Amino acid sequence: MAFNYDKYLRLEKMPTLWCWGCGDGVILKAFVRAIDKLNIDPNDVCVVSGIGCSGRFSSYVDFNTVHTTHGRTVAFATGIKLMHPDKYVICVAGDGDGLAIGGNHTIHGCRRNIDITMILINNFIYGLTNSQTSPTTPQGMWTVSQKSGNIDPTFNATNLAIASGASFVARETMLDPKKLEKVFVKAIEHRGFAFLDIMSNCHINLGRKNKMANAMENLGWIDSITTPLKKWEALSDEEKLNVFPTGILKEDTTAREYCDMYQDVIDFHQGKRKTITQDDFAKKI
Ligand SMILES: Cc1ncc(C[n+]2csc(CCOP(=O)(O)OP(=O)(O)O)c2C)c(N)n1
Repeated sequence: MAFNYDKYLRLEKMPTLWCWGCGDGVILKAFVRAIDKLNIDPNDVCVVSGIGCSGRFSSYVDFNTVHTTHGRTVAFATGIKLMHPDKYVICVAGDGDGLAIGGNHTIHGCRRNIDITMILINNFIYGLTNSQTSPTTPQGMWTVSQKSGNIDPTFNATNLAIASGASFVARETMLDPKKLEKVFVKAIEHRGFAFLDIMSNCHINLGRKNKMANAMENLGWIDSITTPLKKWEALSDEEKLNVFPTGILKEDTTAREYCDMYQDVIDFHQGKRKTITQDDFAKKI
């Protein structure tokens, strides 16, 4: 039987405002299937999104939702998670939202290893505001803010998350919805900051001026710049620079989670534990 999405969606908000063929819908559906597969009560889920096309994610799903300001998803989500450590808190952010204006919050979310799942919908451009350069826009591509081609070097989002301390880091593309669903399941199950770089198309605001004016051409380009981790590892150092590995890139179950450490501090101050030392928090190096 076909999967019934209705019970997880705000049907009164349909149809979505996303452009025809936008990857955001594929990502949303994979996320909903992941929640269903994990058998999580929708009341235990909180989706926090920022501003942008990706920001509309929280309007369409029938969970607890917060549509916050541009760039502040991780800050809001951190507060929500600290108040409700037993709930599943999911951030959805665009590449501009999560890596430019919100880059600071993202790196500190990773550093704290707080149990939040961050879905970065990486369409390589500011979609909603019509094509300004984002931190993941490839060099040379036309943007409305750099009409003779983007000169800014590009962020590798997963390298940033790994270096900042996220304990689960993965990349997938919207080309494979089954893989997306699986990685969402793993990331949500993981206790700690899970960062997901989900590459998606924006054939309207990235594609039209960059010779990939329809969804299939834009997706063909994403396919050409990604390869599964095992294949990526076999590439030469030079080839590696132009291709992004997909799959789970980091999974560390030994790093302590922030709410757990915070609970230790509360317990100490309430006299429920006698001592608290650096060793209680630090991961053995
Ligand atoms: C503080 C603030 N700055 C700028 C804006 C304008 N703004 C809204 S969405 C957006 C860019 C969205 O791009 P991205 O985060 O990549 O998400 P996408 O639309 O591509 O999903 C900008 C600059 C805003 N709403 N608030």
